[in-house]
Amino acid sequence: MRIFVITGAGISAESGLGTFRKNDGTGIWARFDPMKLATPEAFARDPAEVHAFYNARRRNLIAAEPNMAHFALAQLETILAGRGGQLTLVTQNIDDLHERAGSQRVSHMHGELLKARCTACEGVISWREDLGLHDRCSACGRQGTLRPHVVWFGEMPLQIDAICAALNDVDLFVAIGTSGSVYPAAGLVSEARAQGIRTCEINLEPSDNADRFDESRYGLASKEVPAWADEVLRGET
Ligand code: BJW
Repeated sequence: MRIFVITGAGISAESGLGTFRKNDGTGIWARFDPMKLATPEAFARDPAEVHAFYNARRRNLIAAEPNMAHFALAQLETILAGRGGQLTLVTQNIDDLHERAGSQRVSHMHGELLKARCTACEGVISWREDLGLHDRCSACGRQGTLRPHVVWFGEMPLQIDAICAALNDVDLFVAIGTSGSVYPAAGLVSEARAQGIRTCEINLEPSDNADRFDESRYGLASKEVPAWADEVLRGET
């Protein structure tokens, strides 16, 4: 079996990383204005404020641990590969919890918080410390040119052509822990449907595009994802 999985902030919620949109007003974008922190214009206007926002989130990430949902996907990848199948894992998350749970191949379409990118030479380097205007790019040596390696509103998501191409050859499309409100990620389910691929969503509540899914499982990712992965491996889904 060949499965395409796209994950969002909901899969990391039980690891203590915040989600962006919540009905109760506690999501990241309810507390912080994305137009002041997650656009290239915001970074040009006030880089110190944007760095402070991502520095705090980087520290949280380093202290966090993967949960049962991350581990279940890593195990599913290994077992499917051993049976001649494949799990393609695309995440909108900038955390590294899939990798830390053991997933071998992860496409980070919205970038990675533990990397910095040089706006001068485009070099991408690992970065675990606070990032600021005083820091120097280790690739070109310039100072003050590093930014978080994340995709902000209005920027092109990473690896989008390869992600769309990977959809061509799968039996099942699964979206986990995403509100389905940010494009182009939210449009992938429609691409899958157009190709006749079965679609499933696993989320705490119906997403914005819940009507696009053939099957829905609502509950905590740490419970629902391992249960779903077990069914896949038993050939029940
Ligand atoms: C649980 C749970 C638990 C909770 N268990 N579940 C149409 C086409 C193309 C583009 C656009 C379009 N319309 C508008 C646009 C522009 C824009 C956009 O989408 N805006 C919308 C807000 C309307 N998109 C862009 O600008 C993108 N770029 C772009 O379009 O380039 C041009 C282009 C065009 C066509 C093709 C290709 C390119 C870039 C978007 C970049 C998004 N960046 C962010 C920030 C990244 C860095 C950072 O983290 O700070 O990415 S915004 C934020 O939202 C972050 C996330 O990856 C993204 C998605 O959020 P996600 O993961 O869905 O989280 P939530 O919080 O929304 O939902 C969590 C869900 O989990 C909820 O449903 C909960 O119920 C659930 N949950 N706990 C299970 N325990």
